[in-house]
Amino acid sequence: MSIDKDYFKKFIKTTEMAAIGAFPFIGKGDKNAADKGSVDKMRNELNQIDMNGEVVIGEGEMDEAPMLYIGEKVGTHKGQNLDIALDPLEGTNFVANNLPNAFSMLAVCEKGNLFSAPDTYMEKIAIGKNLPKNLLDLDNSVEQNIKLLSDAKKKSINKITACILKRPRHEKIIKSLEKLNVKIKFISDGDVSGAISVVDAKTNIDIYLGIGGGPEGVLAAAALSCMGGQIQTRLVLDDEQKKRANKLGIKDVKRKYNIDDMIKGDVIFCASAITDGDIVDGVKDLGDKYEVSTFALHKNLKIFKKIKNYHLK
Ligand code: VTB
Repeated sequence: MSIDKDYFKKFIKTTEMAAIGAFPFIGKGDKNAADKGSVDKMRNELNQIDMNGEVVIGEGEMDEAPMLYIGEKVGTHKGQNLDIALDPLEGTNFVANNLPNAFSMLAVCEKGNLFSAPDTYMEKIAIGKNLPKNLLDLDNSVEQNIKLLSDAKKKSINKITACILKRPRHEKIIKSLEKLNVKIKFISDGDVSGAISVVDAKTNIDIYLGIGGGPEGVLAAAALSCMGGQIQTRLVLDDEQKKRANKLGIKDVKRKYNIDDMIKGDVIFCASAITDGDIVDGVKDLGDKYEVSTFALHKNLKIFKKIKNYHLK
């Protein structure tokens, strides 16, 4: 089974409108207002689509409404049964501070095929295409993983580039990378783009690793699954979060997830840039209309597109 091809354009429009929703807040220092701008537009678009949609990865849990919460039903209740992972504004700091790489994004699978990760931290390790399946493992040392990657890519270790969120929690990993003389590309936020960068030859990034948001890990997995990349993840949970994970149906909280465990079957992934991104340009105000650029993928149809559309004000 595939996701009906007619949905592709509709989901692209959804992230486009969400990006436009955040646009007035670029550089205004207000993360929450920007987020709300995107959420409201995204919900409005989703609810116009003929589908039985359910948010499985969202902005919070039920009591945190009016965010697009986990379990929220979206669409007109006619059409295919779809599960949706969304991040109406990935990179709230980027919008607030007018920095590159803020996106509105979502991923869609058929019902039951998308891992419903709780809004907690997640360990991640991602690599690009044409590499042996499940080459790396979160239980290996950084040294072992880099060596495996260097051998598989026939690229010497000092030419390998690793991307990682700049956070104190990564001190140990960063020390290991430095000792190996690996090139490091630090990012301040936005680890979906960071993880996806491993499949973009232009970035020269060979591996993404470290701890970031769980929802962002699944969104990255959706994009990587369309592009032939790999990612392995494991939730990082305190006792309270373990209970929440159990409620979402996760029994083994220490489980490692490979890409096929998180994303099954067909998937659509759309990311519209709000501020200029490495992948596509940000929203442009052309006076009477907005220009919006989207990076859009449909796995089964092998569609991999960068699309520019215009929306009248
Ligand atoms: C990442 C990144 C997000 O949060 O998931 C990160 O993708 C992880 O959380 O853009 P901390 O900021 O607590 O380290 C963001 O940076 C913001 O949601």
